[in-house]
Amino acid sequence: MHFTRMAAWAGFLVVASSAPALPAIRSEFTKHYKSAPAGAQVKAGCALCHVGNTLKRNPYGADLEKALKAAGLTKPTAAVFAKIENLDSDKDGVKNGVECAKGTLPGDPKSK
Ligand SMILES: [Ca+2]
Repeated sequence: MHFTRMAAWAGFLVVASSAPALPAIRSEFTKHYKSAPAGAQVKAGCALCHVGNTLKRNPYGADLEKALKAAGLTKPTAAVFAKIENLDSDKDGVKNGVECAKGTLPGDPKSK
């Protein structure tokens, strides 16, 4: 009985420690837009900036990457986010800043 409980706990620790940490860029996004309602952005996970779970950037991710490179940074600052807030990366008629603040996806035209 005691062994079973220890084995279950050890299994939990292995699973928990192998879960990928949220990438730094995503953490900065969440901090910057902390008042956005949790919903589509949380559910999207990596797809907030990427195409599914690939490394390929969606339109918002591509614009964020461009702004980061222009600023010579690897982690976005408030100024970097602000620089792309007036763009409509996914061309759905809603600017990135509005989408980021209201919790929709700035890189997915089906979300606005
Ligand atoms: Ca959108």
